[in-house]
Amino acid sequence: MPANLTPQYFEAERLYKEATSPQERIHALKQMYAVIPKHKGTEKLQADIKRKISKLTEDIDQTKKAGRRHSDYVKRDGAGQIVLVGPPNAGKSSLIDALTHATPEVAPYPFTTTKPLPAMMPYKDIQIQMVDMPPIGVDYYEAWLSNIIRDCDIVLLVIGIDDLDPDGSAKAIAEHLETASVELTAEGEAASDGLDFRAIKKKTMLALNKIDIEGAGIVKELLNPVIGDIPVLEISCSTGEGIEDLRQRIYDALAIVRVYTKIPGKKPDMDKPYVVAKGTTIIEFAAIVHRDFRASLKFARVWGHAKYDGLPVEKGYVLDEGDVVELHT
Ligand SMILES: Nc1nc2c(ncn2[C@@H]2O[C@H](COP(=O)(O)OP(=O)(O)OP(=O)(O)O)[C@@H](O)[C@H]2O)c(=O)[nH]1
Ligand SMILES: [Mg+2]
Repeated sequence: MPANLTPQYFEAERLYKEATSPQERIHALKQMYAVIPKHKGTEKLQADIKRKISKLTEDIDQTKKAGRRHSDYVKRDGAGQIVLVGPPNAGKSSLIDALTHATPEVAPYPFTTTKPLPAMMPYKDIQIQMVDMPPIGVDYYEAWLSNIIRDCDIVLLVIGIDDLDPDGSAKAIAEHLETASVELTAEGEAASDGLDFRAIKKKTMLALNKIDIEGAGIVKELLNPVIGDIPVLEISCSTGEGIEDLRQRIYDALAIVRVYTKIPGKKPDMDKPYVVAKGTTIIEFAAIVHRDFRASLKFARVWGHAKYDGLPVEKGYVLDEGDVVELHT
């Protein structure tokens, strides 16, 4: 049976052949499918068009997914995730350089950083993940940044005291994040599951950078009404002033404790602590060490407190920083 293809069909086919992007190709194929005479003689051709449309659609989806993985998700690592947020040129990358072993690009001009860059910050015997980010400015914001910010544990706002409009910069960031339903606050709230888009409060600290330059006092006064009770830490990536204090404050803000384990009759394993949320009890900790331990735990001994040195403790005992725990099952 002859196909009897129409001039409209040949016109759509011409557009398909000339198309330069997958989207244009799909558009032309759909046009071809719409105008093709539907009878037995064109069945093979119809099936062929449909197959091409679904293949191209799949390809576009794959590219989109791959693109997203690259930019709006940072795989968690270490004991917590801190995301650096700030206007251009504030010193975010310089701070990553000061706190981690990473060597991000630092430059005297704005918009140096274009992609999120995770790096590990050592703190005592653990590692905390710090994520360098592209800047957020009045006219400069990419929606995917808010996905990373929603997922992190703590936002570290970085503002340089050489910023010509520090309160304007802080306001612009707060407003951009507000449109993504993220509010920067001192206390924050328990992490969302990352799926829902209800408004969330993120625990935030402000690193006021470049205090080697004059004028920190004025900038702080300007920022006060914008940042409210968000804690301010004065630092200089150039001289190192305040950097070690900041490292400690980041750890404290994560509200975690380091806990070591000990097998009965053996020396404690002081190489690698467990990192657990502040407030974790012995019975909860036992379940973290091994899921069967919640049921089988008979008692536990704790070292670390003069009060408890090696003494058995209740299952509801709340673990403290540096405790050594011996679980008896
Ligand atoms: N005086 C002084 N300059 C600093 C300090 N920290 C960073 N700088 C300078 O500020 C400029 C910008 O630093 P970056 O670390 O690239 O800033 P950024 O926030 O990552 O910038 P973008 O990636 O563009 O958002 C560079 O010239 C740094 O040398 C500091 O503590 N004191
Ligand atoms: Mg940078």
